[in-house]
Amino acid sequence: MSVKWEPARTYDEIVYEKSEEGIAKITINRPHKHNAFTPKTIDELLDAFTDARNDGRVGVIILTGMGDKAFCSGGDQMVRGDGGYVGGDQVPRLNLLDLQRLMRVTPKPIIAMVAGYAIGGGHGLHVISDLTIAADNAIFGQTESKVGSVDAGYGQGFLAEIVGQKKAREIYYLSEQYTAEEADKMGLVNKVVPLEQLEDATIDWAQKLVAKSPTALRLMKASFNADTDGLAGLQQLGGDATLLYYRTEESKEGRDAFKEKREPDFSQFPRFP
Ligand code: S0N
Repeated sequence: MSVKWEPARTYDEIVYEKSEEGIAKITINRPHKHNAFTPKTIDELLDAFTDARNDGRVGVIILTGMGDKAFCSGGDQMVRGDGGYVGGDQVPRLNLLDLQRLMRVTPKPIIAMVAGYAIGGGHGLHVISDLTIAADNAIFGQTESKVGSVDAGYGQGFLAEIVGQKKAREIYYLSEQYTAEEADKMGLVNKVVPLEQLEDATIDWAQKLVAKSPTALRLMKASFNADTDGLAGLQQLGGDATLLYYRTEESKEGRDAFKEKREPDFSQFPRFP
């Protein structure tokens, strides 16, 4: 099973492609560093994810890493300064946090397609994705207690939602590595496939997802996120209700009455129990 990928936008540190079927594929392209990310990588990911979110033809987004050695090995430690990761402007920042939030509010399923290492902030990226399909060579883990950093918020909190508090603490405190089989056992991935079948298996699920009701998927994602995301989660769910309400005759009556300089007549609309 294969799809024809067309370049969507050109970047330096990621590759962004789309297929006719409505699948977007975003690939971190720094294989010489096991796809570790810099502030620029994250800026480019923010741009591509924003485009995929806004493009009405895109129904599902695949996030992956170039090559079969690594999905992503986290923040590039060579550009880690005092106070964050340092890019061309010499300003230290943790813009990964912006990307994590964007991935949560993007109302389309995101599939992490993981071959090789998913480590540190790279592990967090697969954790935050809606679904993870892993190759049998995948290796998962955090390193923060070794390299002296903390991926608070989604990185830790959502991991605990998935594998439970005890296991999440083990993963973060000990900084050990876990095989694809171990990850599967703890519910950290959706399925494990032989490396050579990884892209086909991911495309298979992506094609199934683009055939599903986009509004149902949107509401499901918002519902799954609502309790862990607090007020921001409720805002997303409330925003989705507003989106649907805007499409009703009842809502349009309010808008039209204003434009026609008359009082709105809401008496024609039912008050459901
Ligand atoms: C992945 C590991 C285990 C693979 O080991 P292996 O197979 O022995 O390969 P290596 O020879 O080590 O790697 C190949 C080449 O790639 C370079 N490289 C790999 N990872 C990185 C990296 N993260 N940064 C820079 N370079 C990397 C190697 O140096 C090597 O290059 P050469 O051949 O030139 O020597 C192993 O590579 C490993 O352990 N990597 C480091 C993993 C790690 O510690 N990652 C960082 C963890 N922290 C984060 O990701 C921070 C997250 C974050 O940004 C954040 C978010 C929210 C709030 C706070 C933070 C924050 O922490 O700041």
